[in-house]
Amino acid sequence: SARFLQPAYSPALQQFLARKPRLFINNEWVESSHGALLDVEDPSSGKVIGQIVDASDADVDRAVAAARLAFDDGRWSGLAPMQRERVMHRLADLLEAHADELSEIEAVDNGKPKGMAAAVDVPGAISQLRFMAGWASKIGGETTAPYTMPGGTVFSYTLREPVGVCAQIVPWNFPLLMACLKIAPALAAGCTIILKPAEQTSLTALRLADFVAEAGVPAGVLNIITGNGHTAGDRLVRHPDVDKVAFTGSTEIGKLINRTATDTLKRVTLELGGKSPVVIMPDVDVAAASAGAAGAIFFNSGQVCVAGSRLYAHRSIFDRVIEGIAEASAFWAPRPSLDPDGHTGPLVSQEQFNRVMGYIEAGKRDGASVAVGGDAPAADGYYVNPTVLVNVNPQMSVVREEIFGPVVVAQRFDDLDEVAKAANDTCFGLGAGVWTKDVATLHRLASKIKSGTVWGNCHGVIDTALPFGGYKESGIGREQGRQGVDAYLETKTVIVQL
Ligand code: TXE
Repeated sequence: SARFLQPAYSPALQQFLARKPRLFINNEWVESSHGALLDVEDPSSGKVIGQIVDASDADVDRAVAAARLAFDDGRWSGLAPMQRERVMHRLADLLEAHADELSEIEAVDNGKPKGMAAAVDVPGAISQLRFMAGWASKIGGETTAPYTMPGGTVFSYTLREPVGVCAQIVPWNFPLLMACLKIAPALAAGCTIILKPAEQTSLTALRLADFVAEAGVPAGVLNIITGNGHTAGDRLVRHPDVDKVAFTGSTEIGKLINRTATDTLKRVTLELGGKSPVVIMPDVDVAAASAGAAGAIFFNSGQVCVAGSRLYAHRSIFDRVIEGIAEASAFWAPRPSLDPDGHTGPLVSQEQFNRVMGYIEAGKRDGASVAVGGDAPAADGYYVNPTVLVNVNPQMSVVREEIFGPVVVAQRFDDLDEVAKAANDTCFGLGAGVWTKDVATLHRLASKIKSGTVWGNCHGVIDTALPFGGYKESGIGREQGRQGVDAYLETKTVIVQL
């Protein structure tokens, strides 16, 4: 129907899409060693709009060799820290200057509304670079006061050194933002990088590559290669010349990467899946809390690692909360990504569409009832309507597993201890939202819930200055903030007898 027709692309985007598929290695656009390509699809229409390289083993090896050499000769880590800082700010400036174009690319590649990409993804990516740029000049070690031993005076200190060559593998839900969240701390620390974006959404990373040399990043420091996870991604994780792997994606692949990286004892940070609870206490402004709970799950079509996908509303207000979410769901109805009136778009791919619709069907089979949505509009793209499932129980797959779509399961509770236990009844621990006017209740729940982040009266808000990551099977390590740069540093202790 006309409602789901994707508006025309800008001439600049058409030109970008017509480029020959290549890889970015050593600050140059290079041909792949073989002819294998992957199609790029616009999820708003389901149409193929371009191609990217599916990197071969030889391509991966070439990128790793470039990063290895660039690390070993110190062309980046040996720069004055404030020089690295300047280069990172210049890269951020270039992203800022091309923000509109990057937002359009993200919209047609991922399916998210261009307005959301412009408001969230692109500024978020820039913030990551700007925040981490400042850390380049603030990395320092510890010293102890000299002391005298029988053999003489001992003076000791620590050096914080870059961990080395980093393979960074990112997913398709916030492509440019995830790419910058990964490269920023590594650049600040003085590491060199091979970035592999997701095969579904590699375009903004390729556009980013255009700015790398112009910003003043030396050749070989930031290499960007495209391709499949089980081939190119896997080879990066196995490669003996890679010192660290940073991954964001599914818990399943995260576990696989952790196992594979063990063979060479690479440093590993993992940011994985979630099934984040949203708890609504009886004292809230129900309209505001319901709108918040709707945003927590429907933003980005639920393709958010911290999506509030398990809703726990107090028994006394449960029905009113469901009504409030039903009302809010009109705002979150999906539209094509270049439709200026849309607040969400389609899911990223046919595969994700099938997965999400499969979960909704499984929920119904298990006895859940659909309170809102539960279906997909008739359209060529991968649109799924905002969905609320009720009459669920803790054993159902829709309650236990990450759906990664606009689907929330809603349950009632009576008291705080009960809801804390229910919130923690999961193998995940990424985020949690608590809605209440009672400060004591808020802090009590914040301490009881086992997750990397707890939000009070909001959801999904990210502070670049503070750590982000998961408890339990939601990951290993932290990104952002001081801990984010620490994850790209080794500590060396130097003990000198004077
Ligand atoms: O993720 P994958 P998929 C979850 C979400 C979603 C499910 C499947 O539940 O429904 O995962 O999505 C690369 N070695 N999340 O299959 O496979 C791959 O190329 C090395 C949550 O798309 O984990 C891509 O770049 N790399 C999540 C990246 O891993 C490999 C965001 C993510 O893909 C690899 C995305 C391998 N063997 C999905 N296999 C979040 N936490 O936000 C794949 N890759």
